[in-house]
Amino acid sequence: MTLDTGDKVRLRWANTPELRPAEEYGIEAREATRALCEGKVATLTYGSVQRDSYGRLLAGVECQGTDLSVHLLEQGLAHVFLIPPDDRDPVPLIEAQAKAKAARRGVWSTERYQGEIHFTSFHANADGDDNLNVNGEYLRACNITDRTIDLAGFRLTDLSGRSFTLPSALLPAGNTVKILSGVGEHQLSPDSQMEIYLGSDGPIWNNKRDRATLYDRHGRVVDSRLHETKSDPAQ
Ligand SMILES: [Ca+2]
Ligand SMILES: [Ca+2]
Repeated sequence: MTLDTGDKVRLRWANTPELRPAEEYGIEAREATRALCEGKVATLTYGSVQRDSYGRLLAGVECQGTDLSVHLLEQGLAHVFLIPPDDRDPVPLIEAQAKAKAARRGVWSTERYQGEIHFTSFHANADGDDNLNVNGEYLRACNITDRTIDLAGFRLTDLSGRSFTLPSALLPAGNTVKILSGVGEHQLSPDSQMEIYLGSDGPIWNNKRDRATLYDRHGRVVDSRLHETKSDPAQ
């Protein structure tokens, strides 16, 4: 949403389906936000980081006495999305999500939200030359259950059939892990952004078209996300 000041706000604690490319319930999430907040006074709550890498304000939003994140979670129009460090008690958020999930409301009725993990972003095309910026390729994956998940033995594959086995990483409910293509030291403490490095010496994801699929340790698909560019992307 955009404030009168022109500042854009990225909502804390909840992540809604995308409008572009269109995902199921993206429009419903936008309309629910409009109904609660459009033209109203918004009370913003900042965490330790006030702006994200796109220059947007990172804030909790309250309109008409209602917390927008909880409001969207209750209707199944968002999933819990925590980026540490965050001092908010996650339990009420997780509970709001669990209720919507049990009722199969909104996104919880759709195919892509049946697994334990949900890809929230897929940067198949790194900034600049992918060969020189292998860790500029990454996926962000969120634990959309109400309990901690160990990623040990989970596998990530691309369209060409390459496969990467993930290390043991205890991902708390609502938390995200960034999965980077290159070499680096895993950051497995949930006190800051968790990071897993796939250890490739070159780019993994095809800039034109690729698909990331995550399997659990029993070989079941947990989530799958397509990256596709209409025009020929620059390297
Ligand atoms: Ca790439
Ligand atoms: Ca690139």
